[in-house]
Amino acid sequence: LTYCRERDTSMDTTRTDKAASRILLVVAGVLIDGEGRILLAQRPPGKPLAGLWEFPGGKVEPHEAPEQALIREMHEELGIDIASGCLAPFTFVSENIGSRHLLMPLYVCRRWRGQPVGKEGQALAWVTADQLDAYPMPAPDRPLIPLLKELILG
Ligand code: 9L3
Ligand code: MG
Repeated sequence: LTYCRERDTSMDTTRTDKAASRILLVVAGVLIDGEGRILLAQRPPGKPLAGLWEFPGGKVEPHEAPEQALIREMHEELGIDIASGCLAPFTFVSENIGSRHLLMPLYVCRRWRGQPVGKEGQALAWVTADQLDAYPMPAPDRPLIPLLKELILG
C-alpha cells in the first residue's frame, strides 16, 4: 500500500507520486467501555472539520503499521496505553474526501491502561449506541453508526 503524509503533497513531481499523494491513510479506534459506551472526540478549533465528533485516531506515518499508529495516536491524543493484542479489526472506510481519497481501517478496543483525557484540548464524550446519531460527525465516520449499533446492541 502506497501512501504519504499530507505535507508531502507539494513535493510530488511524478505521476506515481501524485497518485500516492491523493491517498490519505488514517487509522481510528472504537473504544468501548464496560457499559458498552463508545468514545467520541471532538475535533478542536483550528483543525479541519473543527467541532465534529469522530472516532479518535490520526494519520499513519510512513513505515508504521496501522495498529502501531493507532497505539501511538491513542497515547498522544488520549494519554492511554493499549496493548497490541487488545485491538480487534472492525471495518475499513474507503471514501473520497475533496481531492483526496481516505483509507481508514478501524479497530475495536475494550481494554486499555489509563483514563482517556483530551490531551490536545479536545472534548471527549462516552455515548451509547442510541446516542451516536445526535453527534455531528465527519462524513466518513457517519456510515459506521449502524455497524456499531449492531456490534453493541447485537
Ligand atoms: N478523519 C476522519 N475520521 C476520523 C479521523 C481520525 C480522521 N475518525 C479525517 C479527518 C482528516 C484526516 O482524516 O481529513 C486526518 O485526520 P487528522 O490527522 O486531522 O486527525
Ligand atoms: Mg487525530
